[in-house]
Amino acid sequence: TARRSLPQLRRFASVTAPTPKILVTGALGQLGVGLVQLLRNKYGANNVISSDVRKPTAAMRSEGPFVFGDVLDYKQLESIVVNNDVTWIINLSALLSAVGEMHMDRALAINMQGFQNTLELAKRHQLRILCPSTIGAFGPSTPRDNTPDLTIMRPTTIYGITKVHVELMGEYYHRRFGVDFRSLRYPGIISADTEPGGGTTDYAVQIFHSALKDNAYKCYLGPDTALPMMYLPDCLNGTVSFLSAPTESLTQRTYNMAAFSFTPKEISAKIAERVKGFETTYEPDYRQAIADSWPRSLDDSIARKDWGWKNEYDLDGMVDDMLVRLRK
Ligand code: AKB
Repeated sequence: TARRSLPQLRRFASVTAPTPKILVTGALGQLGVGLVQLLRNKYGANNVISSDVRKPTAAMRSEGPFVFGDVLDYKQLESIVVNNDVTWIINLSALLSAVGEMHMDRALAINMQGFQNTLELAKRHQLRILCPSTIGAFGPSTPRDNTPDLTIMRPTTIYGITKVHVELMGEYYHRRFGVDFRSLRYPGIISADTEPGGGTTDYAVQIFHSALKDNAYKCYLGPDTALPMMYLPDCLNGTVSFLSAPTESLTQRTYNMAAFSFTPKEISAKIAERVKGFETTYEPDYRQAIADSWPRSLDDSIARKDWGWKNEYDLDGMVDDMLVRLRK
């Protein structure tokens, strides 16, 4: 039979698929807050359970179900899954690249054992599971420009090593046990309303806050360090679209996902065009070596072809929108 087109597959899937019941772990982080909102708009507030080891604000609590959820505690997570008839799990609990180097043991525990717990739950209770990967899963021996999906992966940070584990174990459970594992290699994510939590790309968010507050920024990466980046709304829309893509449309389980790349010098210039007198100085620290081991740009053409990934925001669009939001 002829292969169905993506819109045909999507129409078919949306008519036949039951509404999922989704558990999001690490839901109070940079991506979780917005992702939960988007999923609730699509599937209904009560069908998305937000969880974290921290307390949510009163406003978040009023928007839908929130429970304490610790990825290191298998039994506790399992009780949430069983008691609520959860069908999809999204594991956003992780220590990022910079903070991971400072707390190696915690990064290993949360990123690896925590993921392993959610993967085992997915196997035992037939859950669809999404756990992000990252450009940090690549390393210094990876081709750095237009990096393809399938290439050398020898990361040198604990974060990267644990994310290669996520990709390989997820794909293993998919092949061996039929687990519907999905992963996206996120670039640096730029967001206005939530803070990034200890990554190497965090400068790209801090620079906006400093520009508006101090009209100056001291950057911990050198001026010419190019990295792949993306605006949060694109990241979230893309993630929901990937998560709900019909299984038959996926030719692989882990995809590169990108929007644009820039250097600290380039983003500073874009901000200076809009914030008079803004200046950046440079004082590279240990994060420079991490950034130097990552790709400068990604080839995400397979994601665009398989499940229709498309970014709305280019660099200028992102800078304009960030400044509008942060000035409010
Ligand atoms: C980090 O910098 O560690 C993260 C990432 C690119 O995964 N933002």
